[in-house]
Formats: sequence, C-alpha cells, structure tokens
Amino acid sequence: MASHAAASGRKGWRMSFCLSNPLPCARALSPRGRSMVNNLKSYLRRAEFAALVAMPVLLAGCNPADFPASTFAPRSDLGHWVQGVYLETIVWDSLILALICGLIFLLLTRYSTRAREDQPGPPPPHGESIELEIAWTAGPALILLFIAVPSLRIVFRSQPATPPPHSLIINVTAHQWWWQFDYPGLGVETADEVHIPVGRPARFLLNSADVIHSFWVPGMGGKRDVIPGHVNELTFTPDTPGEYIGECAEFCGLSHANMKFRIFVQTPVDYANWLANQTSGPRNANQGAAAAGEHVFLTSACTTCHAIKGVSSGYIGPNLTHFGSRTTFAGSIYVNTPANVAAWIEDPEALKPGAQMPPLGLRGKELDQLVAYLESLK
Ligand code: HEC
Ligand SMILES: [Cu+2]
Repeated sequence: MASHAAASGRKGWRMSFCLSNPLPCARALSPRGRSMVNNLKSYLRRAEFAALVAMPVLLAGCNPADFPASTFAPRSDLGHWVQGVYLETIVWDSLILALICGLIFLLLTRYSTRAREDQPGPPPPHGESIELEIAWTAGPALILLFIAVPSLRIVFRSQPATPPPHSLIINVTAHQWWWQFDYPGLGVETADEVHIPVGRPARFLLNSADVIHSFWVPGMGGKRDVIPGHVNELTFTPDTPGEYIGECAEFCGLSHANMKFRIFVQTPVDYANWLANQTSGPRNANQGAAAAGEHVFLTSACTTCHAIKGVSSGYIGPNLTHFGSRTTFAGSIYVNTPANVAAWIEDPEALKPGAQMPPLGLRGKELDQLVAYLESLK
C-alpha cells in the first residue's frame, strides 16, 4: 500500500494520524513490524492485568501508623480546612472527569470515522468556531477560579493580621539542617522538638538563617516558606494531643531530607510541666561521669557553637540546655540514645551528610563522659 502521506497529498498529516491512531500505521508496516506491534500490545494488556490484581494486595499492606506524615488525618483547625477544600476539589474534579469521559465515549461511538482503503485519512476539519474557542478557554479558567477562591481564603485564615487572643507565639529559625524554636518572653529555646498545648492557637513566626526552607507538619495542615530576612507566619490550633512529624518541604541542600522536626501537642497540664522544666536551668551535673563530661565540654570547641544555660553561650548549633529531655536529635532523624549521640560526636558527617558540625577527635572515656553529661541535661 502506498504511504498515507502520498495518498492524501499532505505531508505533516501522517505523523499526527499515527500518534492518535496507530492501527493504520501498523498496517503500513512490514509483517515483522506488525508482529512487533502486536507483541507489544499483548505485553501491555498482561501488565495492565497484573497491576489490577496486585493493587488490592499492595493497598491492603498499607497501615496508617506507617505513614505518620499523612495529610489525610488532620488534627488542627487548619488541617480540617485544608482537607475540606481538598475533598471539595476532588468531588468537582471527579464530576468533570466523568463528563469528559462521557463526551469522549459519545464522540468515539457516534462520530468516529474509520480509515478505509479508498479513503485512508480522516475527513478535513470543519473550520473554526470562535464560540467553541472561547468556551474551552473560559471553562478551565472558571474551574481554576473556583478552586483558587477557597484555597486563598485558607491561606489568609492561617496568617491572621491580628493574632488570635491567647495565642502562643513561637519564633522558628530554620538552619541547614535543623530547626530552632524560641518561646519569646519565656526564655525557652529548643531544637527540632517543639511543645504546644492542645486547643490553644499556636503562632509560628518563621525565619531562616541561611537559605529558603519550608515549614510543614502534615497532620497540622498547611506549608509555609521560610525565607531569610523575612518573617512568614503560620497559625493553627491543634485539637488532639499527640506527636506530629514535620519536615522541611523546600529543597535546601545536601541534608534537606534529614531536616525533620516534631510537634508535641500536649494537654495543658503536661505542657505546663514541660514548660516549668524548660524554664528552670538544667539539672546540676555535680557528680560522676556527667560532672567529668561537663569538664570535657567546657574545655573543647563545643562551647563556641552550643549554648547550655549557665555553662556556655555558643549560638551556631542547637541549644543543648535540655538536650537530655529530647527524644530525637540532628534534625529529629536519630533517637536520642547514648550510643547514637556518641556516634554523632565522633563523626557527624557519617550520620548526616553535610552536617555543619566538625568531628573533634574525642574518643573512649572522654567521649563516654561527655555523652553522660549531655544525657543528664534533662
Ligand atoms: C562549628 C560548630 C559546632 C561545634 C564546634 C560543635 N557542634 Fe554540635 N552541632 C553543630 C550543628 C550545626 C549541629 C546541628 C547539625 C544538624 O542537625 O544538622 C550540631 C548538633 C549537635 C547535637 C545534636 C543536637 C540536636 O538537638 O539535634 C549535639 C548533641 C552536639 N551537636 C554536640 C556537640 C558536642 C558535644 C560538641 C563538642 C565535642 C559539638 N557539638 C561541637 C555545630 C557544632
Ligand atoms: Cu530545609
């Protein structure tokens, strides 16, 4: 058979016809090419079948507890608002999808033309309709507007111009690759783990010490850029006590994926106890290995980067005043155990690529004492 292009006398046409409808092209192929196309089709059919069978099995393996960073379990006012818009959008999008699939089906069954030997190409287009052009430009624009309005409303609700009464203000400073939390007026500073009481609005004022990061706690909803030299804000009221994982959501360098943090939402009583402990100085390390460790700390370079209330005033790294009371460290990626902390001090880079803390060559007994001291800082 002569090529389609020759039959129709139009050049570019064959290309687009092949993409939208490969069958006539397969016919134009040699017997070998045709059998390759047929093989490919049967492989695809088998792969589709396998995927359909495997899907329920794979989904059955999903346990919500394995997905602590899920946005499907909102635990704050903001989280619920976000999910509301999300569900609304999915419902409307599904209706539009059904409408479009219906139209495609209708067009395929009622208006399709088949290629024939004597007339292999589709009929020429019928010209242009300005009404149709306007309709399919305005339609999607309206749909986007429909989604944008409630989304923008939530953005503004999550950063009210006047803070809600009784809100707890927390200054957040993002660093490569950890989070600093200050409670202004309370004299509390912590890293990677922040405590807030349930039912009380928490207002996070976000700033960065280096590059652009993004503050995101999926369970609390929202996500906000953290920009150097500019204070962004995110306000929400948690409604359920618990531990919520957060993470940096803007690529910020080598250990971006190791820049997590935790929000502990506590009952008012638990929060008050935590706060009372944080505002009192660290427990005195006046005996045993911990006391010897304090000496190691004071006589090494640790003091230039780390503050411990009443002991040192470094400011480059996390405040260690109550390090022993934290459950995790180094961007909340390691559990706070003596073995992990010892490994960290020996070689931070080995545990966290790009970590901006140098190894200081501490080993053996000195290292053990230092770790005992840090863990004693409850
Ligand atoms: C040049 C500055 C610098 C020096 C010196 C330094 N650190 Fe660090 N340290 C850091 C930085 C920065 C981090 C945060 C790393 C990260 O999580 O990405 C850190 C993290 C830590 C952490 C984990 C804290 C947390 O809550 O995540 C501990 C513990 C620690 N350092 C102990 C020490 C000890 C002990 C010494 C002395 C032997 C020391 N550091 C020396 C900069 C320093
Ligand atoms: Cu980051």
